[in-house]
Amino acid sequence: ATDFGIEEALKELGLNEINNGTSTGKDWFSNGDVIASYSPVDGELIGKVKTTTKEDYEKVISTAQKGFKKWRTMPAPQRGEVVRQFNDELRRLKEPLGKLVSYEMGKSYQEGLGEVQEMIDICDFAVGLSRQLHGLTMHSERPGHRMYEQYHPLGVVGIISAFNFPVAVWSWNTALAWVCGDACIWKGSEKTPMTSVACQNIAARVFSENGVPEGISCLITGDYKVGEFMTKDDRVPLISATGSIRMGKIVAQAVAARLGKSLLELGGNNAIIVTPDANIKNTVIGAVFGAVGTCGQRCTSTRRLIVHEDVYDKVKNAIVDAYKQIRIGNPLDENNHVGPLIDKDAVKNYLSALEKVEAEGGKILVEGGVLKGEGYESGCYVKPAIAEAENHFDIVQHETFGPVLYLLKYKGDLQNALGMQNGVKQGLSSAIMTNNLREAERFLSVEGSDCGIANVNIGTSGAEIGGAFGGEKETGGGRESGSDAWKIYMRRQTNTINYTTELPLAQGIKFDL
Ligand code: UN1
Repeated sequence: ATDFGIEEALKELGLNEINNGTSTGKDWFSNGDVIASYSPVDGELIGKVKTTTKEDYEKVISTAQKGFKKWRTMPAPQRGEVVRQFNDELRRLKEPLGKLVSYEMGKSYQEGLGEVQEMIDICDFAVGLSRQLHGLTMHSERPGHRMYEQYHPLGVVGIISAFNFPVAVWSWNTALAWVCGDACIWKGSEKTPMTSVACQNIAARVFSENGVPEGISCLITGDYKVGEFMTKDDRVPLISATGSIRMGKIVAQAVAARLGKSLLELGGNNAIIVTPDANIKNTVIGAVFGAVGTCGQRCTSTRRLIVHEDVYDKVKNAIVDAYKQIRIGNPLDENNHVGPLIDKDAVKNYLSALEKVEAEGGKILVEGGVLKGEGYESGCYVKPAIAEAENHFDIVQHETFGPVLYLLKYKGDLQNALGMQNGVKQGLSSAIMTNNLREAERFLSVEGSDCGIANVNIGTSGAEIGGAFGGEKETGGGRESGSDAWKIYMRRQTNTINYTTELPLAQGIKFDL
């Protein structure tokens, strides 16, 4: 690992052998168990992090609540200025942070850098947004009345994020929530605790230099039980959770039980439809990156390729050929395309998906399997696989978080492909490859894709931060990141002001005393 400058990166990011995983900003403390973070890249120990106890959490939430009271009164553009400075630090530390993401999570170094770039982009977006937290004005039906709406800071926002985007998803939420005037408590994944501590170090330093009250960026660490401190806590008006559908259902119910707000960004089962009018070369690039990038561990990863029978063999051969070019190995080595899965449990799930698809009658086109030998000692490196399958197979209906691509054939009209594309419970990302305007527009129409993201002539993954990110059905319905996703981090208020000497009632009601 030292070959790739990991030691130096850890130092630059202020990480120690044992780190506190509970912080209210300036103050670091944790009294829970110690968890160790092992790299899926080489199986080596990266560091240890102390977890958050219930008592620790009480300190965090009360500091966050107190901090919020001050932070919310600071003008939004001034909050934006703090986020701008935080972003300067991200730009300065892009390489070490990208490296740590790659080493702790296992995605390629290029993708690690890309993830930090998403943080930088959303911060830029948030700085501009800090002057654009606009409400509307309306014309009152009553004479001498003015009506408008405004957005006020919401309170303490709880953020639960997953291992696969260990830093970007936090920033999509925090960068917006901070300019919106909220305090944030983050529980990152217990599989990637070092990246969480690294991010909190950066925020804590910049915030403290700017005299931001303590508690505006807080970190808590541990498994789902630590997450439950927040989901069940009515002092946390919004929970933003990114992860599995299973987790999302538990979080949603806990938050709903207290009538809190939740923003859920859960699993996908993303498909690319390939029509007879598709550019095959671009289809292959989009599909391969979508299926094997991040070792198939993006919520936007391409899981299904729905190909028209007229071009089926051509696409099948081209993609099988392309898979032969994929280099699997240490993700910090930029010659490799694909790194390891996050851990051995993920390897098990991947292997069981391959068994299941065969048991259901699927045909393996590109053999999977676990890689052994030099460089693969962590036991987490697997071969990206392709299977011919049918959409109704139980395994095809489920999201397997790994590099397994299902090839599905459709016949006749595009409607048949759309039926398959929409015929799953998830609704995150979707794409069509076609040069036919009618097909593209039908795919985007009300009768087309039912997903939160629908792309034409690009793949399913790699969304830009400027758009609202999220999906429908079991994906959870939430939208993070760009467009007007910021609104969920604020409370909305409609204001009506009467500047006359009378008191006319709305709807023309007469009430004479
Ligand atoms: C995720 O996998 O949780 O669209 C986020 C993409 C990335 C984000 C993925 N920008 O693939």
